[in-house]
Amino acid sequence: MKPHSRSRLILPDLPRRQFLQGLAAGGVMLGLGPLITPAWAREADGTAIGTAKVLTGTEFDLTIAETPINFTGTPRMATSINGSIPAPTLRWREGDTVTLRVTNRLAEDTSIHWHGILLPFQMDGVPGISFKGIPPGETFTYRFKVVQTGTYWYHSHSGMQEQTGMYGAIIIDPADADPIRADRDYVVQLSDWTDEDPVRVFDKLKMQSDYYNFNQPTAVDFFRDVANEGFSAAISKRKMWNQMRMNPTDLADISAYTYTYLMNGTTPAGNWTGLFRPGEKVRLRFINGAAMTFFDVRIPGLKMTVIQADGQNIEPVTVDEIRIGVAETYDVLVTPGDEAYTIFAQSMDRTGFSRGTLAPRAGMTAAVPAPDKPEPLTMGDMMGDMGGGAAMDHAGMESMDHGSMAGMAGMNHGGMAMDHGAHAMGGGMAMGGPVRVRHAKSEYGPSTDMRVDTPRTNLDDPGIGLRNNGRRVLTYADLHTIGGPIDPRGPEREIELHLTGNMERYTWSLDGLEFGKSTPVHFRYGERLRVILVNDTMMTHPMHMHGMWSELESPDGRFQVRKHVINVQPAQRVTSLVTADALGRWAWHCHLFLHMHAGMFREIVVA
Ligand SMILES: [Cu+2]
Repeated sequence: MKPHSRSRLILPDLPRRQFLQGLAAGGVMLGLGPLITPAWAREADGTAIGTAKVLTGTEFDLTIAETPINFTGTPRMATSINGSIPAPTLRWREGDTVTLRVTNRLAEDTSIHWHGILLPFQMDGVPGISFKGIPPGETFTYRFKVVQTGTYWYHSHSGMQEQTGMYGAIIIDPADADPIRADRDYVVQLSDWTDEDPVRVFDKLKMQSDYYNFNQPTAVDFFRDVANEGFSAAISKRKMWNQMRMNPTDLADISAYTYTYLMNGTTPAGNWTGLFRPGEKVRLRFINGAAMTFFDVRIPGLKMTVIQADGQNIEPVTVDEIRIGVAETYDVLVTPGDEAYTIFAQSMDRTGFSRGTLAPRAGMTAAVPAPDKPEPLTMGDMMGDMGGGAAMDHAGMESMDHGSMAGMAGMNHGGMAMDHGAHAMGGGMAMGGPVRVRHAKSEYGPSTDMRVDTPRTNLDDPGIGLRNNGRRVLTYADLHTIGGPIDPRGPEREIELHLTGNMERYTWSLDGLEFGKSTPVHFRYGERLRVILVNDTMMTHPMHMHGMWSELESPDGRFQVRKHVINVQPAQRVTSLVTADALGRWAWHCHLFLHMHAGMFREIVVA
């Protein structure tokens, strides 16, 4: 995905351990006031929610400002809402009309986007698409009727503000009794913080896209491969990766080298703690509010029963571990005994983690696991369905040595112009029929360095790093929204979009076109659409369509789950049905912050 660089252009200058753990008392600096006890350290009766203040009702005043923080030992300025990071938790009630007055005390424009919330497009908060943005010193009033229930979140859609602290949780209670009963209710919001200026982080990636990748294959790896596979196979493997200008350890663009991972705005050393009484049923509302980090979450010693995905109740499924993509939410129920448990959320690239504790008494802790070893991407991750033969067309591989690659993964480049129909029954392919991939003409330009011709369509793959780890890991195949699809109609029309990039340039796009070069996608008001996403890159992209639900389908076309974010794994093709029931202009983008910033973004017009 990124060029396999042999030399580092910029040398690391910061000690990494410090950033993994952060300060015990890191966070918003309280100025000269007395050090207050965080909310979680006070044993409250009944329900308690996270560390952020909880605001309830129908009228809200939110003020956006710069606030000094210190997560790592280095004081920095962050972007806060009402002085807190995360922003206050907003608790709404289904059926209410909420009014939110958002005042901008920054020196630049701002905005708030209510992620996953169905509303009129003018209230969606995306500058340049749904409104003009909120200039410095001004107040914008959002007002809309709340028509759904569940766990969501909100964040800035302007500049680098989300990466610098502007995110908070939304909980919407049902108008009637909640079918899910719990004795405790905690938001567990995960995020990533960098002391660097996010603009500089982006510039570094533009200069050298693997700048933050500390998992590069080393000489030790090479000699281990020699021992395991023999010298010529080990050489071929290196040669193959180099020739493809790809890197098998390319699991995340940004690592713990610069990130400190937070749980409810608390560093791992700070150890956010949720209290319970033994035997209670505890509801945890996991929200991935990170800019760039996928987290793999588990609570050693506890099974998690997943009861909600992206705010929608699902048929309960009990697992040990959940990969939570950027911007996804999952609600789980746990029933802890009379001991402490670590909530462990390791980053997908395994360079660091966010961590907190569930405990019957304040101050208790449990062992914190070591992060798993990073697992290199396989050829299947990049080429999709390997059962069928050729699967990838690498734009830059004019002089590839086919001989050295043939033994690596059964790849057959001679078959590139193959008959797709022949692969219908290949491993991981749709059982319902052949998968035809349609590469747009625009995908053959400088913004795309790789195309997948026979993507895999399986949803039961937990993804790189989680396969065969001995734990029961949630996959999309496990998710079934209670009540079925919102619309019984089948698709009248299909729209296919490819997730594309050029690793050497750190460009990200859709169908090879960055947002600035694209024209809007048109949906006809009221139509039922099949949206096909094909990932022609080596990275998982959490794709977020604003304003409308995406109803994920199984490989054979059955309704699976209703979501606002769909992770598309490398070389994977996923389809979802959308009812275009929301007039206006909407954003549709990868929720990896810098991928969106680089251009993996489209406007949708529903008319
Ligand atoms: Cu992306």
